Amino acid sequence: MKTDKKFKRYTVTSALPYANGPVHIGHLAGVYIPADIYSRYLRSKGEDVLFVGGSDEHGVPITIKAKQEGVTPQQIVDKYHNIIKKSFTDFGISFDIYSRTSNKIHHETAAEFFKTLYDKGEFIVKTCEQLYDEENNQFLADRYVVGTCPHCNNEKAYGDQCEKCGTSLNATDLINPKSVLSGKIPVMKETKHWYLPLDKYEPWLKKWILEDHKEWKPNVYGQCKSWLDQGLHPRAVTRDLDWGVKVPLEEAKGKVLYVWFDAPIGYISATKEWAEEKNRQSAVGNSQLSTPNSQLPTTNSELQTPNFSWELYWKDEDTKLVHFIGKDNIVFHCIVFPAMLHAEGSYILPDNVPANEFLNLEGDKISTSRNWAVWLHEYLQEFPNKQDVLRYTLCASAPETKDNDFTWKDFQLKNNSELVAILGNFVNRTMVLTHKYYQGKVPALSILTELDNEVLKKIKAFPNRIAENLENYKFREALSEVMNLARLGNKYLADCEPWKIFDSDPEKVKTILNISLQICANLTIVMEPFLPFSAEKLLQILSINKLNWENAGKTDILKANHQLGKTVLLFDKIEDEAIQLQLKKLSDTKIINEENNKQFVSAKADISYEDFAKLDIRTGIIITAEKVAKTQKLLKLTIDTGLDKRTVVSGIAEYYEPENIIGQKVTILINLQPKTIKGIPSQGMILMAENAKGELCFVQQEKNFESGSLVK
Ligand code: B3M
Ligand code: ZN
Repeated sequence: MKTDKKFKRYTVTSALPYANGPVHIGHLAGVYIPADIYSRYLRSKGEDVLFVGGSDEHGVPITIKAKQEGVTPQQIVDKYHNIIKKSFTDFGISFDIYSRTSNKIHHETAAEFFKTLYDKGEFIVKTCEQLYDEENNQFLADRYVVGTCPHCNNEKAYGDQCEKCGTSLNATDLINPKSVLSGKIPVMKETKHWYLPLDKYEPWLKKWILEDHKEWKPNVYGQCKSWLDQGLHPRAVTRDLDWGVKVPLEEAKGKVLYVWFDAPIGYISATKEWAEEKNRQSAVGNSQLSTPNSQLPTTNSELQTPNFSWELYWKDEDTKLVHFIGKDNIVFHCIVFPAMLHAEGSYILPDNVPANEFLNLEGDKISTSRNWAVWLHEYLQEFPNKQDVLRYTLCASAPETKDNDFTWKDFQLKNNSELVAILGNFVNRTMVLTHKYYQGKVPALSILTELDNEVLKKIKAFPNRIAENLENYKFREALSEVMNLARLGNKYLADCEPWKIFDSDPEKVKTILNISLQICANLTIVMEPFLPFSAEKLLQILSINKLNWENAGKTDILKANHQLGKTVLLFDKIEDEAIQLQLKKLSDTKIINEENNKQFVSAKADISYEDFAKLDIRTGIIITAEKVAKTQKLLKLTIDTGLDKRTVVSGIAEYYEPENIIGQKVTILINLQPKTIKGIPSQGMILMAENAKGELCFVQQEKNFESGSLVK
């Protein structure tokens, strides 16, 4: 039930991204920007907030990537953990700790958690048949196996979850399972696993979610309800894999914890790591400080040195735990992990799990494997110092209740017609006029008209409206209220037109600019959770220190005669060319994907060796080349095949100038039936390689064999 309980502290977690690739705008929009906004807001309110993140470094996505790249899983996670961590830092995602689940402290914490449940007798141990790939001598769990989802017929469902309908699955649930490693149909082989009895916790989960948390977002509550209505089943929490947290049982050699069992425990181990580091720092600090830093929380008064306690953030009822995730993680954060915490018995439970839906890109699902994404590290290369433009666009169009679409046109529009034209323009006009009329000193408030009093009253009302939305995880709404404050200022200036009355009514202008400056000062507070980089810039423009939320709504923040800083533009226009470039990038990606789908996914049917042996393929050299009149693509070539000199017409004119390919070594099929092309008899075919973009290149020998050498 939604309570107005006043919590002493907040533990805010954000989903641990798999360290098997960079992060993209879908991650930011779905999880990390909402989590960061919420954490920044709470800090601004003076709350004790622990914002926890980290890389999810186990699981089959990692080992598959390692196999693909011919490296170890550790090398994969080392590479991508750093890329991901840097992207989050660059975008101002203000984690108190960004850890990783390959850390020792996590292995210890997860193994200990498992052992506690084991010792309590919570697990069901079952020996059963599992899917097994005989070619790779490997059991197939999770993403090692793909097949048809029994619930929605999605043919690319994984062994642990169907990403289309979100249902969590056991590999043996799949219809027509195929090994991702060999492509072969798996056999069944006996193995033993430890199961979390979700069915046993079903009555408790039904009460805890369906009765006590009716206030959860409808998309979250609805998914939980449908799973609970379908009935829960025991779920294997161990795997026959070698990469992951080792199962701490003698009889479980060669087995690891299921990634979705260990990953959420990563929030806890990261908190432990954070507390250890803070205590280490404060111990060092105290050895230099005479008195402990008053900010340091103490767990008990008689302690001489302050102590950061991880348990406070995970075991104290006065802590509010909030998980920020995407919708495909709802079952694990609302059903599985709470069941684990409940079974262990000493932990608090999430107060809310405000999961977002998915963000699409230009009308298509974002996909790492199809490179259909806007990668954060690439965005920053192409739009340097424009983190807030993306934060703004992704928050303003966040998929809070339904999937939404990111388009580059909308990105440009939001920047140019909202950030530049409203927020930036208002601040700039206020600053320019104050510098022009008062040498950049804040003018004293003078006579007040009815309009002035109305505006002053409105300023006072904004913080609560914004706060109300933030505390109900309505970040889009909250952001639009921030922009409404800027709109209020913009309209106030436009209605009053101080530039027209400075000579005739200077006292009035003092009031108008004083009030406009107070709005600017308010904006530094209320925009900070959303646009931290621009808020910082605005503080410098106003030449004031960062203010916390309790100052929001005040209309006397800037005192008369306060010297403002230099005015700079908060935002600048994004031109069409920059957007065209991005759209071209995506259209190239689309071509590559289409070609890949055409050429590389559907390989041609098998042929017999006898069929292949009929081909007579030789090395050769181009000795003459000329364009074929009235054609774009054709060249007429004379090829020395070692057996003879013959004419071949070849469709390579778009890629090669005739004069540049005289002497080019080629591979030629010489026993192709002759054909007359544009009136030219052509005897044979030059073999060319074509990439996904449709570009051509010669296939040539790596040594200088004479023409006529057999290719076989
Ligand atoms: N790594 C799934 C994902 O990246 C998983 C989240 C773990 S949160 C504990 O969507
Ligand atoms: Zn499905």
